Amino acid sequence: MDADGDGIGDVCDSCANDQDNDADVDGICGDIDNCPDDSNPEQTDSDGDGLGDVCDDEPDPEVVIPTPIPTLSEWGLIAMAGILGIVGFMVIRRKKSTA
Ligand SMILES: [Ca+2]
Ligand SMILES: [Ca+2]
Ligand SMILES: [Ca+2]
Ligand SMILES: [Ca+2]
Repeated sequence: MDADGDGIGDVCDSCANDQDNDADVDGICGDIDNCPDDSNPEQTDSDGDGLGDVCDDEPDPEVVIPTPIPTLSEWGLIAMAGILGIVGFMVIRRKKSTA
């Protein structure tokens, strides 16, 4: 039997289901390695998406949340800027009319 077809029989094959027989030499066979091309014997996967931290573009679960619309505080700033602009405009107009 040679499950991965690499020419090495399953009995002698250190990684019977990995054709490259642990290409990154971290001791984890490629078929179960969460980063087959990066050496990561600890197999750390912080966000649990199946990709090891060393080959995960976004290993931190907190940075995966996208913010397409302005947050509440941003809307507050926009509203504040608008109100300040209107108030400033009114103050200038009042000053002109009293002068
Ligand atoms: Ca084999
Ligand atoms: Ca490996
Ligand atoms: Ca690896
Ligand atoms: Ca991950």
